[in-house]
Amino acid sequence: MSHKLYAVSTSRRQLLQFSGTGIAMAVLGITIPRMADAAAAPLEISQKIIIGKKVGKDDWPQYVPANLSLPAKRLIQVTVRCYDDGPADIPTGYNIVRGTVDGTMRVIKGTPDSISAQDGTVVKQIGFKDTSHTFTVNGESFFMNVPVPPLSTVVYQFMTPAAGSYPWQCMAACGTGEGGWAGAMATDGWMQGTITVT
Ligand SMILES: [Cu+2]
Repeated sequence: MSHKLYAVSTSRRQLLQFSGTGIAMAVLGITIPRMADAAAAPLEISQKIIIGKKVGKDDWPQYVPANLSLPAKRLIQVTVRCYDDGPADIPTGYNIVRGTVDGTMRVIKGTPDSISAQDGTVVKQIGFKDTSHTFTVNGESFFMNVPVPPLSTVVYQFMTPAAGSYPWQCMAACGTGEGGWAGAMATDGWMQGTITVT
């Protein structure tokens, strides 16, 4: 209880400091757009992972949407509902959450339509054998890895990088062919795609 009260008073103090700064800036006629962006609520988007049977291709899992268009330097909250019921092999380390806010994500069992902020468990990794798909950006300046367990929902936040085109790839061998890296894994708009940041 006392912790909660402390948290409230701290955020109120920050709010006062912030509005004080805002007044000073208004008097000086200066605007700081980046500060305003950082203070804004996260931009919420959602994805689902469906199995291709539903769209006419047996055993082809797909992120929908697979291609994202997002504003630069903005806090994004992503909700991913995974309707795939099976795990797939991943390279070492790809069950660990990386590049999100606090390096965490929230995992909720199943794929409920509505999710409240208290639902699920906050984790930094999931079981190595319990990864159905990953959403992985392997860029030099922007690295993110979000592992997704079967039949579950994950919620995470991340800050978009500077404007640019960032390819992502699922690192779980969920495709067809030898090793599971063909089919959906090698097809744009299925288990790989692009985040376009503008
Ligand atoms: Cu996958």
